[in-house]
Order: sequence, then structure tokens, then C-alpha cells
Amino acid sequence: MDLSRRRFLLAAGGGALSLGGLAGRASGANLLELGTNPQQLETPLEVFDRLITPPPLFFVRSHFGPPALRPDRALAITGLVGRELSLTPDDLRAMPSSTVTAVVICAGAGRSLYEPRVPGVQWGNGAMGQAEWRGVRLADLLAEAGVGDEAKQVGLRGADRPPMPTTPPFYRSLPIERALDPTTLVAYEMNGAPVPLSHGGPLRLVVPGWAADNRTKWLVELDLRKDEAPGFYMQKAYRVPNSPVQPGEPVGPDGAHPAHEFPVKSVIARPADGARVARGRSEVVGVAFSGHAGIDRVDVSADDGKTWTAAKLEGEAGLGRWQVFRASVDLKESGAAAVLARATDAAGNVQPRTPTWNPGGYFWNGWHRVALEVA
Ligand SMILES: Nc1nc2c(c(=O)[nH]1)N[C@H]1C(S)=C(S)[C@@H](COP(=O)(O)O)O[C@H]1N2
Ligand SMILES: [Mo]
Repeated sequence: MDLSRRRFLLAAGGGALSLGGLAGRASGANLLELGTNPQQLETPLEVFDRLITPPPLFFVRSHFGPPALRPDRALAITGLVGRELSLTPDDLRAMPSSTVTAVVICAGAGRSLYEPRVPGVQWGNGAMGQAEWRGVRLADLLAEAGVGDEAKQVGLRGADRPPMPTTPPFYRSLPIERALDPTTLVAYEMNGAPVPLSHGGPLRLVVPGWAADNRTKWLVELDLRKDEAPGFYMQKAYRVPNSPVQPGEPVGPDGAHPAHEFPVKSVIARPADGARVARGRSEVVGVAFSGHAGIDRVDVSADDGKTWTAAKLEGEAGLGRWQVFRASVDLKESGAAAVLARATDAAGNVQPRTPTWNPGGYFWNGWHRVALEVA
């Protein structure tokens, strides 16, 4: 197959040829369809037993669906800059590149687990995945354009369009300090292949440690501005109250802040919830990560949190990067049982049994519990 055709297939989502695809599609595992028009797809928890999520099973989320695939779609840098620029993906490929392995997690991952229920896509714990991203540091692009002193935010625009003129666009912004962080990339590759259309190709922002609403897909414009992006998706959505609120209690504009770092979390891949397991030792496998720091430890419990066993960690520790954990629990009695996982990050944050309720249903990171039938 010639290179351009191979590129096209990969960009069109032919993930079977990519590195993650070679890592294997778990037999029988399928994405869960949480919505159509636009498509909202959740990853089955059973594949959270490895460092890289197989691309065909990587969760998909967007507000309006993807624009047409245009592998050469350019990125403009505008606003408070010394000179405006327009760069094609090939221009970016010609610049020094940088790679980062990072989790993508929707701020609303686990929303369905909040009590009382919160409106929005009813995600379980599968609205996340990990990939290796290659691209150009956003800091390098901004240096090319020259950032003015007054520029405090980088506006982020994608090529996707709202369905109706009255629907606000998905326009967001990133504080300049985070934009200049060397881990913030404009990515053109996901797991060694062009970023597939469903994940924002040709160019997508990667902000390790920050919730995925900050990671604009189908990136077309970065506009340097004085203040946060106006509009619904920055000023109303993706904000968390500064202090806990009761369901139904109004939150004023100054009472909430943008959802940035995702909190420490672990999810169990195996055993699956509801599984029948044999009496005796059982292996518990999953992933753990934090947007604040690398993972320090993961513990598992088979007695509702009375006692905990330390798990072994695999992979590299890093902010916003997941590691696989593996532990063995002794299930001595037959009948109903449950296993819990609890992660702690290097900044000392510990996964809570139940997180604080919030009106957006963001940042669910309660202990993951799988119920088992011991035979
Ligand atoms: N242009 C654009 N980028 C976007 C969105 C969108 O609607 N439009 N949705 C964001 C949200 S809310 C999430 S959770 C992630 C999902 O990324 P994925 O589909 O690659 O998993 O994309 C983000 N980037
Ligand atoms: Mo999201």
C-alpha cells in the first residue's frame, strides 16, 4: 500500500494498522453507544488493563460531531501576537517534535454515579483512555508568533460547527501559563499514526492532567486574548463550585471555577462487575492516574475498606499519565463479595469513597467497587 493511501486509512480511523491496534482489540469488546447524532461512545472497562487503550475502543465524545476529514487543514494563530501565522499539519511536522503519554478523560466521566443524578451524557467510568501523542509544543508555536504582554489566555477554536445558529460554538480558552507548559502539545499523531478524525485529526490539543474539555479537536485557530473565552462552553459549562453546594442550590458566576486538573482516580478492569470467581486468590487489575501528580500507590480491599493490600504498579509515573496496577486478593468465603480500589498520588491526594456532588456531575473519582459471586 502506498504511503498516502495508508495515511488516509489511518486518518479515517483505520486504527487496526496503528500501534494501538496491533496491541490488540480485546476479543468481543465493543464501545458502548451512549448517544447518536452526535456519537458518544464509551470504552468497556475490561480494556483498562494496559498502558495504551486500543484506538478502536478509545471513547469518543463531541458536542456537534466531527467536521469533514481534511488532513491538510491549517491552524491559524491570531489575536495579541507579533505576527499572525497560518500553519499546515506538514509545517508542524517539519518543526521539532515532542511526545507525551497521557490520559484523556471527560470531565463528566462517571457522571451517572452521582446521587442525585445530574443531567448530561450518563457516562460510567469508561469515558477515558490513554494514548501516546506526538506533536509540537504549543509554547514553540506561540514563540513563532510572538506573544504580546497583554495576552493571558489562548482561545481555542475547532472546525466543528453547531447544528443551529442559536447553538453556541465550542469555544474555550487555556490560561497562558498552561499553554506555555512544555507538556502542552498540538498533536498530529496518536500512537504513531495520524490522529484519527474521531479524536480530532489532523490537529488536536493535548493538555496532560487537565480534563478533556480543554483539549480542542479539529483545531483551526488559537487566538491570544486578554481574558477567558466568553460563551456557554467556557462561562457556564465545565465549571465546578468553589465550595460544596446542595443539589438545586444556585451557583453564581463567581462561585465556580473552570474544571482543570482531574482528581486522583483508579478503575478496575478485572474482575468485571458481576463476575463469578473461584474461591481463593483472585487477581485484580486496573489503571490509576491523577491530574495533580504521578501515582504513588494503589490499594485494593476485599472487606469494604477495613483492610487494604498494596498493588504493584507498571509503567512510568507521571502527571496525567496512567499506570497499570495489579494485586491479589484472597476471597475465602463463597457467596457475595466485592473488591475496591483506591489510588493515592505523589502530592498526597487520596481517592475518596464518594466524591463531592456538583451540579455538572464532573470529576467522579469514588472508589471503584466490583461486586463478585464467589463459587
Ligand atoms: N472541537 C471540539 N473539541 C472537543 C470537543 C468538541 O465538542 N469540539 N469535545 C471535548 C470533550 S468534552 C471531550 S471529553 C474530548 C473527547 O475526546 P475524544 O473523543 O478524543 O475521546 O474532546 C474535547 N474536544
Ligand atoms: Mo467531555
